[in-house]
Amino acid sequence: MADLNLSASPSPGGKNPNTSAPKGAASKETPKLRMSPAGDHSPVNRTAGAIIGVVSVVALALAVFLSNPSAPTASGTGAGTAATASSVTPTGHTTRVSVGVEGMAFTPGHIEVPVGDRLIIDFTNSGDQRHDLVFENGVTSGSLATGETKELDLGVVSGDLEGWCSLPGHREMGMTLHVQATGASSSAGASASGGHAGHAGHDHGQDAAAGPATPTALTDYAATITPRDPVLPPATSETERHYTFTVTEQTTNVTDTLTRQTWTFNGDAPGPILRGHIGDTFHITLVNNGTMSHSLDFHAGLVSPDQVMRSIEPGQTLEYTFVAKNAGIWLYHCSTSPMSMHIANGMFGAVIIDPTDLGAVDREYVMVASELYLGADGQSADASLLSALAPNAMAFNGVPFQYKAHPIQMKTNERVRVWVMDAGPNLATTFHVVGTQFDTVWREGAYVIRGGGSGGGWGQVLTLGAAEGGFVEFTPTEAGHYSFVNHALSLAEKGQVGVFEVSD
Ligand SMILES: [Cu+2]
Repeated sequence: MADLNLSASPSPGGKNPNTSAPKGAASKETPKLRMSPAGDHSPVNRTAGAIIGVVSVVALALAVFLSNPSAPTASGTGAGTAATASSVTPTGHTTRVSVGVEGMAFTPGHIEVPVGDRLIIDFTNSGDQRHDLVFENGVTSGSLATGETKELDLGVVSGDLEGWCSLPGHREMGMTLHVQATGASSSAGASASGGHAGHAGHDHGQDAAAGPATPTALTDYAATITPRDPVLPPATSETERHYTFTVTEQTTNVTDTLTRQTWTFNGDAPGPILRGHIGDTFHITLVNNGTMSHSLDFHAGLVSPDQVMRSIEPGQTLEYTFVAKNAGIWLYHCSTSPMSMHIANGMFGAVIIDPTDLGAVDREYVMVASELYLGADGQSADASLLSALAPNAMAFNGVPFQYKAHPIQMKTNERVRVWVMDAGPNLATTFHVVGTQFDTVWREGAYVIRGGGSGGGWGQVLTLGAAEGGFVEFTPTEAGHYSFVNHALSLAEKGQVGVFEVSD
């Protein structure tokens, strides 16, 4: 353990006065991240024999640019004509196609248009949440609510065109629309469209080794903020519980120089930690103050998902009531597709329903484990890192390394209970406290070990897959710095590590 550098280092800047900076505020100066240069979107990836085509693409693109310098910036409905018109002979004919949405796909997902035709798409968002349709030439529908329709004039088609939904994660879920220009010569076919897929998700997450979200940068930043209070208060006595969950979307610092988009319940990730007893009724009002569709899924409730878990529009509210019938530490999360993206951006939390036979402890904490997939500055989670299950930062209670920068204080011989929820969205948490053993481990509804196991057995980790939860109990008998980690150690080294500072 010693050489893992996870042990407590007394944090010098611990209570940094800089805490007045609002957490959501964008950093004042934001050094540019190393992003792929625009030239990275090269048109070369199509076919082996494309060299000549590439040369003519460049020549044609240059010619188009020289003849109409404003062309490459064309955007908005009806403005797509310029970039493409000069390279083919217009037929004078218009092709008109209706496009809808089914699940996370455009229908149809493939359109064939005779080259030289003008293309008009009547796009209707027939899906169950907000979407848009954008094309690489800049024509866009803008964000459409369910049921809304927009006409997109793509102008005279001279080559293939890629369209997609630009909401985070939607393209990666399959929301692409391919326009194939039929009857085009190979060079013309490649020219107007640029022949590339215009990957919005191309700005791959930053290089964790050299980028700004290094463990040092994350820890330094954590030292400047007030850590999220890990103390779990006892459940109050009321049996009818009322809460409002307000969804907002904002920019949040990850380091001094790197921000990310977060989507949150009540402004923080994790959202509120609720606690009650078996039999309590939870009345939740969900308010969507974001810009896209969002929703809620409470694992603590036994309710038909159809109505209460539906996505609601910006400005709408939803009533979600459930009775807590069973004990557990239950995940809640936004369940709007892609769920991995909504959870990775911060839309998760926990509801704790006490088992009826909880023992007495001196201190009680809660740790919600989660993953960060950091992309370019100011962006939501990087979709390709997310899809690859490759987070570049990890957190307990939302902020990497915060309890390493601000150790949690306790006394020797105090009995401690730590509730742990693995919010994921993807990876396992094996919760371990260096220097202790657990005499009690409760996982997913049952005691795995209680008061020491049979034959003198105790435990070393609480193992949780995504969306699992439980608690451990232990009693440190000697003063010192007890690191707690996800013992999947590469994840601890990305931020899932903290310190219990035990004194006599
Ligand atoms: Cu959401």
